[in-house]
Amino acid sequence: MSILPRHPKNQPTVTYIDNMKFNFSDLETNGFVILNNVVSMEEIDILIQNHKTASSSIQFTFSDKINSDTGLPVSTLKSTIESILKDINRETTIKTDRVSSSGVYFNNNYIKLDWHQDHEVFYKTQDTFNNLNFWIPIIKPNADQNGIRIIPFKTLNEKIPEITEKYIIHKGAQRFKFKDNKTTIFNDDAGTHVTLDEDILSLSEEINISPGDILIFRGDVIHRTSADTTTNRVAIAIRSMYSEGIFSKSKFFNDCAFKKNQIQNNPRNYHHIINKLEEEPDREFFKINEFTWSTSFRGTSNHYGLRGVDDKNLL
Ligand SMILES: O=C(O)CCC(=O)C(=O)O
Ligand SMILES: [Fe+2]
Repeated sequence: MSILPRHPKNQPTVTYIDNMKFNFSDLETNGFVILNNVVSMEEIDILIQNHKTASSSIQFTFSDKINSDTGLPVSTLKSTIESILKDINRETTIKTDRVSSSGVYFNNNYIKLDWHQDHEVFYKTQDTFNNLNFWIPIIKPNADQNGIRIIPFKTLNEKIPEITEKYIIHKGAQRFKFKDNKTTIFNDDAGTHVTLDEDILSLSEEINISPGDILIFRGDVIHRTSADTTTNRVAIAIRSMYSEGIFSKSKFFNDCAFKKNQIQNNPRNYHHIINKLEEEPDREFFKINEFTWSTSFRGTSNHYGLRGVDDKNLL
């Protein structure tokens, strides 16, 4: 029996199959694409049950099978995402083939993120164009509220092309603040910031999406938790990356104090990379698929901070 508030219009029972027709080229031109009705309600129910039982952890791991009435989870989500990735690789210049072994639940009762491009995945892969976030609402009563806001690249390119090219596209690990009619961009990889006269954040839009749908967005898309958090919403975010991507050790250990702090404060998220680098101390370049990712994106609600993410713990 489902305990889900159903999508009023759509009740998908099938999951994504290869060659379903979506405009994946929007990922290149606009940074995101929405796939409607591609996750079954049975799958959503599994995730909701898992989220409920995962009280001390906000991570979902794609372990093989389980269930036996019902140890949870038997999830088809990873294979769904792998099918989608095949189509994206075929239809765009984005190269992304590796699905992280776990996903993170975002519950807006606990996590309210301000404008950012993700930190952790950028520190780990040094890439954003080939990193995708599969953001999948599992509890979301209102399609057009309490979700996620993003800034489309089409709008950015139309209104502020030079700024977009210089400060946003292909960038990652950045925070954006608007004050006194100016936008400040904090680059938490370089440890620099720049203040611009433009109001970049007003170019954003709310993503209209419900359980059953998937929002896929590139790692350089600026996004935030929707400001209206009066209604409880839970989404699961699952990342994909490019296994052949090149990783530079000196870039990882650069001089940015903010980044050093992040890595030190979250050893569980970075130790697999650091171990590998220590195994081969004379090497500068590595491929992403040389790192194991089994512990990536692990965290407790405490790790992310009940007040939302503070400066110590950024995603
Ligand atoms: O779901 C949210 O509120 C924020 C999600 C987010 O920032 C992410 O998935 O990277
Ligand atoms: Fe994020």
